[in-house]
Amino acid sequence: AFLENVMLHPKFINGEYDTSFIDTTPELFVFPVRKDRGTKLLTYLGDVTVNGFPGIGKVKKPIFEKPRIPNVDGNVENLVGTKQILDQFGPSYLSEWIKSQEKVLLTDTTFRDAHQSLLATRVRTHDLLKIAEPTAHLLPNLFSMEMWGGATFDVSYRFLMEDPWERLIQLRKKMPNVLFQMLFRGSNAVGYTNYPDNVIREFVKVSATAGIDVYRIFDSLNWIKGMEVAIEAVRDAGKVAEAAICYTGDIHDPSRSKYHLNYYIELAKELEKQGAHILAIKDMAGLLKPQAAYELISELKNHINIPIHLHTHDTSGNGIFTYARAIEAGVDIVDTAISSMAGFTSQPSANSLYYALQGSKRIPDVSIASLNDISKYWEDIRRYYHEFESGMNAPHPEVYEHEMPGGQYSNLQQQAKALGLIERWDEVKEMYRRVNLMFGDIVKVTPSSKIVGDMALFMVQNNLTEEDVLEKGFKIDFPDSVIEFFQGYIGFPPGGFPEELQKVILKNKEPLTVRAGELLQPVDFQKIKEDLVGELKRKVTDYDALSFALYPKVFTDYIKSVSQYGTVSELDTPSFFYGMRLGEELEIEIETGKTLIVKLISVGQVQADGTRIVYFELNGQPREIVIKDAN
Ligand code: 3PY
Ligand code: ZN
Repeated sequence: AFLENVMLHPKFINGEYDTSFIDTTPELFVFPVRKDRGTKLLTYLGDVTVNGFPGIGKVKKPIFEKPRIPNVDGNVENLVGTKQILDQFGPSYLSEWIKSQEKVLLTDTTFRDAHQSLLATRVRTHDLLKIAEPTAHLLPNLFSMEMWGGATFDVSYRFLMEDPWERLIQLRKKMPNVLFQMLFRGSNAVGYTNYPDNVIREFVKVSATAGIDVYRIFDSLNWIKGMEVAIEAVRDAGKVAEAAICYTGDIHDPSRSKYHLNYYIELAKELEKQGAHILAIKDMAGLLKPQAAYELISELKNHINIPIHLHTHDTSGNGIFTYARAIEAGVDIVDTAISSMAGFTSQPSANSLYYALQGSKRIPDVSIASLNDISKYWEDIRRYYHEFESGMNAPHPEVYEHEMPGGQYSNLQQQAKALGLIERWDEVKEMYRRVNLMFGDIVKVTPSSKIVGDMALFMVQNNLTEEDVLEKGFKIDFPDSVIEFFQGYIGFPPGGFPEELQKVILKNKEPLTVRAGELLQPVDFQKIKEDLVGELKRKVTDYDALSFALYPKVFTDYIKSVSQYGTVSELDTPSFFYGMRLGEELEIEIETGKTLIVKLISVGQVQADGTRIVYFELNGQPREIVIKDAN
C-alpha cells in the first residue's frame, strides 16, 4: 500500500521524485484498511430490504421516473458570481455592493431550509450533487445558496449515514461561483446545547476553509451575548457575518408587549455595533405579516446602515405578500426556494416571486425559464422523500397561533409519531402554544423551540395541564432539556424566566448567573484526535474532531455504521430508503470507473436464530448475506 501511495502521488507522477517528499508528506503513511466494499454494500441493501428504513418501515419499493436534469454546457470553473466578489474584495465591500443593487437579491434555500422544513432534512448529498452544476450555471446571479447548517449537520450523520463535511466539500467544487451560506445557532453552533467558546471558534475556522462564506448567526432567545463569539470568529475568518434577529409575536399585537417594533430596532442597532456585515430578519415560523414587514423594514432602514436579508416561511400562505411589501420597503435580499420545494412550511417560491414582481424595477435578475427547469428536477426528486412529508397540503394560518418554526413542524411530527402521539397532533400543537406562554412568551427557534416541543410532548403524553405542572411539579421529573433551559444553559430570555415555574422545574438546582460558554472547559482537539485514531483506523481530520466535539455519540454511531455498511452515499435514493425488489439490478458506481452490478435473487425464510439469508449476484457472482430480521 505504501508503494501504491507513493506511485499515485502527484509529485511522483510528475517525475519530481527526489523522495524528500516522503518525509514531508505524512499522509503517505496512512494506509487504507482493506475492506470489502461489495460485502458491506450488500449488507446494507440486504438490511433495508429485510427490515426497512427507520421512519419509513418496510414498504414496497415504488417505481420512480428518472429525474429530469437540466442540460447545461461549459465548465463551472469559468463562472463568476458573488463568491468572486467576496474572495477578491472582502466582506465590507460585498456589503456595500449589496446595497448598491436596485434589484432584490435572492438566496436559494432548496439545499437546506426547504428540505429541513418539508422533508425532515432528509435530502441526501447524492441528489444535491446531481443538480449542483446545473444550478451554478442556470442561477449565476443568486446572492447565495443556503446549503449547510441548521439541522443538516446532525441529520446527515444520524439518519443519512453521510458526512456533512463531504457534502460541503463536494458541492463547493460544483458551485464555485455563488456564495455558500449556512445557518449557525450562535453558541449552540449546529447543535442543541451550548458549546465552549473554543469549539465555536474552531468550527467557524474549519468550515470557512472548507467553503462556507456567509454565516447567518442567531441566538434562540435573541440574547446578543450568545452571538458575540460567533460574530467575532466569522469576522476573524474574513467571512460574512450575517447576524440575525429572530422575529416572533406580532408588532401590531398590544398583548405581546415584549416584541414591539422598538425591541427589534434596538437589537438590530446592537448587532450592527457588534460588527455584523448584514442584518438578517429570521422569521423562522412565518409570523411576519405583510404590513408589519413593511413597517419593520422601513424603520430598520432608518436606523441601520448594513443591508437587510429577510427570511420567512410560507406556512400561513402569506409569504409572497410579505416579501412584496418588504421589497417595497427596500429589503436587500430575500430567501426563496425552488418552486417545487417551496411553499407551506418551506420558503416562498422564487418562481412565484418572480412573477409577482413583473412590472416592478426590483424584480430579481434571474431567468424564469431556468427556475422552472430546476423545479422539474426537484419535483421528481421530492417523490423519493414522500414518506417524510408532513402531510400539510393547504395554507396553515393557525401558525399565527402556535408559532411553530417551519423547520420544526415536520420534525416534531416525527417525534410525536415515534411516541405514539400522532393521533393527538392537534393537542400537541395547542400545547406548544400554551407552553410558550408558560415559559414567559419566548423566541422559539432551535434550540428553544425544541425545548418548548419537548415540554409540549411531555405534557400531552402525561396528560398534564399548566396547573398540574405548577401544583405537582415538585414530584415530576421534567425532560433534561427543560431543566437546562431554566438553568440558563442556552441563555436568558428578555424579561428573565417566570420565577414560580423555574422553582418547580429546577427544584434544588441553581440557575447560572453568567453565559454558559464562560464556564465550559475548552475542548482539547488534540486529545480527541489521539482518542479517535483507534476507532477510525485512519488519519483523524479536523472535521472528525469537530464532529466528535459537537456530537460524540452521533459521530461514533456513524463510524460504527460505516464500518458495518461502508459508505452508502453512491446508492441511489430509492434503493437507500427502500432496498431492492426481487430480480432488480442496480449499477452502483463506487468510484470513477469502478461499478458494482448488484442483483437481488431472493430473500430466504426466517431461520431459528432470527436471521435470513439474502441471495444476491455481485458482478455476476452469487453472494449470500446473512441479515438479522428485526421484525
Ligand atoms: C435551525 O436552527 O435548524 C433552524 O432552521 C431554525 O429556524
Ligand atoms: Zn427557516
